[in-house]
Amino acid sequence: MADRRSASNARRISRRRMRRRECLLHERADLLTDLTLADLGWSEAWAREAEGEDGTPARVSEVRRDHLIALSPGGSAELTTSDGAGQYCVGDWILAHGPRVTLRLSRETEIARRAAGPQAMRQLIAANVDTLAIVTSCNADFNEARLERYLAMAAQAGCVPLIVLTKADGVADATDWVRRAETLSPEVRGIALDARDADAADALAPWCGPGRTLALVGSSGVGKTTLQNHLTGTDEAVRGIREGDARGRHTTTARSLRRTLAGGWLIDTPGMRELALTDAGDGIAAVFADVTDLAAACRFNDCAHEVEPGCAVQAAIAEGTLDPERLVRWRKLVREDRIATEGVAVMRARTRGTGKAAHASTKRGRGRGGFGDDFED
Ligand SMILES: Nc1nc2c(ncn2[C@@H]2O[C@H](COP(=O)(O)OP(=O)(O)OP(=O)(O)O)[C@@H](O)[C@H]2O)c(=O)[nH]1
Ligand SMILES: [Mg+2]
Repeated sequence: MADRRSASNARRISRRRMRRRECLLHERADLLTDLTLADLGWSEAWAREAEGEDGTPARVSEVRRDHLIALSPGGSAELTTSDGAGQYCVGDWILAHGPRVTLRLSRETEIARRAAGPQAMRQLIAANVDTLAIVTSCNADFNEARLERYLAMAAQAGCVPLIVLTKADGVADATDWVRRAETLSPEVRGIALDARDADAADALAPWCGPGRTLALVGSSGVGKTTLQNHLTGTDEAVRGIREGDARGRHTTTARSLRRTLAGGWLIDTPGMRELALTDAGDGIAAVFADVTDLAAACRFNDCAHEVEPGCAVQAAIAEGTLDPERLVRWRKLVREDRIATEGVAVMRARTRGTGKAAHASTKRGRGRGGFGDDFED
């Protein structure tokens, strides 16, 4: 009975998707024509920064090995850089003179992590993203420790965080998953949905309307591209996950900035196998504000929150108001971030010493420049 109901549900979604796709493909033809700078997300701050500089503004939509693709009111163009394409990321605002980038403008937000691999390097993921949707599923992918990492990355970047819980169709009641997600940070909002259902995916439209940029991050197979397809009217490949452990197959292999049907921008990203942080001390403190607020109330400044008298953290655990597991996760993340940050700083100094570092020029100098190869994992 349940099987028959779910088959008919899948058929209904599939029919609705087909109808919607036909309409969308028709509408899409107009999406990238007659764009204004405001449509692309341009702001007063960037206009001031660009004043008197050589070149016209464009927004980076793809980063290739040796060039960039950028969008402007004139359309899409291939651009070359003098400091290496790896110094740029999807979402960046740049000025270009002909086919040449003359300046990268400061980043309002900058999403970065420690690059995968043995070398301590910082990898840029995207820039000028307003909202970071951390996508996970109501299944074995849901993992508090991993979500806290993503939330710290969002807080460090300066993005509004969302946790999108896909595959809500596979559980009897998704409200418990939303509650679990929302306890992980005071600022986060959880949204449970069936990403295959176009109407459900529309729940994300408010975050990618005119002038707004939304990025999707998360493990492989959680449904990021399924959401992107609905939100942008595209038809990128999606593939089923492995039965045993709910893991995906790393279908998406590059990041790109796409126009949404709601009139804003969406950045889909390849699934991450692991997320290691670097330079994320402030982000971690923001996500673990409950722990750091308690730590500030300890009797001793250098309290290790173990057996010291007057330890407010241990007192909260004894009272049952702080989950001891959360303290363990906070300690682990702080330590890992400190080691990674030191490693990246050493590596940066070393490459600078040998003259290998190539940093993009910034007028205001707020962005830290890319560091680390733009490989996907
Ligand atoms: N039942 C169900 N299946 C879903 C949902 N969202 C996605 N899927 C399926 O999960 C599989 C993986 O979806 P994708 O959109 O390719 O996942 P992804 O996050 O883009 O994966 P990568 O590109 O590998 O990072 C596909 O078979 C989707 O149809 C959902 O909400 N419910
Ligand atoms: Mg994908």
